[in-house]
Amino acid sequence: MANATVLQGRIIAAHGRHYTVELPDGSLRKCFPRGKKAGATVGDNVVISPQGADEGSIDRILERRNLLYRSDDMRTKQFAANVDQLLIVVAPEPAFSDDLTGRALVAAWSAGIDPVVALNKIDLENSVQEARQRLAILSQLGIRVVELSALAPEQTRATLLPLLKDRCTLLLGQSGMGKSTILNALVPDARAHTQEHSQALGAGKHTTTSTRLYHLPDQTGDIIDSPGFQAFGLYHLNSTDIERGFPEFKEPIQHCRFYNCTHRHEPGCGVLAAIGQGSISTERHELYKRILAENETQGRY
Ligand SMILES: Nc1nc2c(ncn2[C@@H]2O[C@H](COP(=O)(O)OP(=O)(O)O)[C@@H](O)[C@H]2O)c(=O)[nH]1
Ligand SMILES: [Mg+2]
Ligand SMILES: [Zn+2]
Repeated sequence: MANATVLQGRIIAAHGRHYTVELPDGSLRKCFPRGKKAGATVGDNVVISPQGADEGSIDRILERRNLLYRSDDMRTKQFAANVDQLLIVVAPEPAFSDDLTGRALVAAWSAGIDPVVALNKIDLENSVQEARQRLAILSQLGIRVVELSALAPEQTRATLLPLLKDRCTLLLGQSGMGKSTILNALVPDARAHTQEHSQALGAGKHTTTSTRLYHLPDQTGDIIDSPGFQAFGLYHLNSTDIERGFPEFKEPIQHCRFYNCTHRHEPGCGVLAAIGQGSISTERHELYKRILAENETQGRY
């Protein structure tokens, strides 16, 4: 007896209540999670039961390689699953936030995802130097920082395409940094998709920007566009995850006197010693303490 037909595909867009699933032949289906099961996200590989010509229900989410998300007091926001790389877009104007950038990096490292930072709008000559100086702390950690001006689409492509080749990259950044402009330079079809989606929601309605995966047109590789963020809570991380978000702590931690050192005030702390020697920046340590404090005040368990 034949089994009921099921298909395997990948979620390429999340629209709130439903998802767009791409099948191996390239066809798209509008799919709804079965029952009350939530939590599917862009990048997920899923098993679906097809319904009619172009719909289906999501029966099962296959095991994830990784999941990038943020979580504030009340809610959790999943960005994407199964990504190879996080591309964090920053700009001199509006001035990017060191705190939010640092948090995005912690989210990436704690999930085992490689981060890259793109400094956009380098044509803004009056403010770019200050942005470069703030990014120097991150370059010193070994993070790759690339520079571009998305207003020059050809150069943007030349700078970014080699980084995006054969990988699935999540594009993340605060609002106004130039994510959409970069995406449009890389994927000319993206603009049409965005407009289509706004029209479908109806003129005048508040535009719920959705997360969407695009295939690069001229080489293998995918890029996932996500709505900008103004906050980046990391309530879901435990203290071990948080430590992993600060790779420069890894070696100094070996020298902490206490096995349960929190690296804030303990005598014999290797991290505090490294700060004293200047090999860990106080800004990064302050960020670490803020994230840890938030994590402790939520009173879980
Ligand atoms: N001067 C300059 N402006 C840019 C550049 N890239 C984007 N912008 C502008 O910055 C604003 C925000 O860009 P947008 O792509 O919508 O940012 P998003 O909110 O991150 O998607 C727009 O007015 C863009 O035209 C750039 O490289 N240089
Ligand atoms: Mg945008
Ligand atoms: Zn310590």
